[in-house]
Amino acid sequence: MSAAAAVPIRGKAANRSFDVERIRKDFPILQTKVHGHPLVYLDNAATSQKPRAVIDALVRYYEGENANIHRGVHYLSQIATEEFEKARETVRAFVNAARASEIIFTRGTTEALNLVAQTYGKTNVGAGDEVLITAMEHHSNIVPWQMLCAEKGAKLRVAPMNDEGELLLAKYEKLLGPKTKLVAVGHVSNALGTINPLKQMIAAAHAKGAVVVVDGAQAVPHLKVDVQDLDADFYAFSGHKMYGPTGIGVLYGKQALLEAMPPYQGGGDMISSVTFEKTTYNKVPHKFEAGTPDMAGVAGLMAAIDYMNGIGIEKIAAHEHELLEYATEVIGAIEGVRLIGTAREKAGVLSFVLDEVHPHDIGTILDQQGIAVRTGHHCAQPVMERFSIPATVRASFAMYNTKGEIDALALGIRKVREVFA
Ligand code: 7TS
Repeated sequence: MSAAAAVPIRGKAANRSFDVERIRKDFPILQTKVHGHPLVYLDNAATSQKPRAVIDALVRYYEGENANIHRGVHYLSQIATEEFEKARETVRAFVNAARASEIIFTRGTTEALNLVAQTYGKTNVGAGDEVLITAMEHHSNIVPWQMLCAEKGAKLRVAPMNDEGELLLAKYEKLLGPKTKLVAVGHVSNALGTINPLKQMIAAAHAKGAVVVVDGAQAVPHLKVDVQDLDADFYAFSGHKMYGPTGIGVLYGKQALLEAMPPYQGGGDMISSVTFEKTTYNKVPHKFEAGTPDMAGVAGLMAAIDYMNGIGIEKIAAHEHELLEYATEVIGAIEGVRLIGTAREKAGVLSFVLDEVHPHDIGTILDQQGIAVRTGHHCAQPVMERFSIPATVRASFAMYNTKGEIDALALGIRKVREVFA
């Protein structure tokens, strides 16, 4: 019996109606063999795999619905427009926004955050003002604010975390002041898995008059997100990390904020009228959707949300929580392993280092056994610096992962130790 199998399963009561083997059959790529081994895909924080329903939606769109939206009176254009706006409503319901017009389609989280920096940020952050982020942000939620601050003469401030990778809430609250115009915070850390106490953080920021932008890229695949309950001003996420296609993402913004903001890019669809003297802009959300959007991507995103809803986000969350607890036990028990990110509230991610072995070597040896993990700084270099390490190995989970795959990972890590012994 392997050490892994000897570890008792703790945590939440068994998720009985959740049939992982049935779910796995919906994801064609999971049948792949890698170097003669069954694929063990544990790089879901980078991008998740896609169920047949999403792949079919893309094909269906191109085979039966493709036309440019919002501009044709002909049959296909109307069908495509209806699908596009139906998808907006699907996203609205998914994050419980008050209105579909508060949902803007973007290329992904990165574009959504840059949109806020370049529009709301440029009009509301000035010289001497402050933008507050946290020590665990992805580069996408650092660099746009750095660029904004450099342009405006504003200051970027950083709320610290403890050795477990938890935000120091009291220090965060202390950093909020009359100069804080904007707070940008990740809901879930991609490098550590920490779930931030968002509701409290947002309430504290609002009490000081700051607007809060949430990077939800690593939250929407794993947690039920309710933007109204959170009272988030902006909330960004990517389709490809939640079983949807690449190239499509979402920015949620409160209607009043969106209406007061200048447009992001100029072009078709975002205008109401154009003369050489003056252009008037379309209403929200179209004001922020210049040019032909990724209509197929939107159809795929809708299919991904329908798929997740069909299984139930609470069931997905419970299954992944069980996996994370199991992996924490099993991987954490391996001699030489040091877990990076041990917050009490975590989702989806197990990061670790092993003895003196470089994570890239670990990743390469695991790959030879068919196991896909990410190694490196995970676009969160300040997090690596905080823990005085160059990189970690990161296993990240999705609804289709199994305890057997975690056992395979544990076996793989033991093999790495033998190789480097
Ligand atoms: N924010 C977080 C927290 C992320 O994890 C990522 C991508 C992004 C923003 C950017 O998302 P994009 O879809 O616009 O690229 N994170 C990762 C990762 O952890 N490994 O590869 C990409």
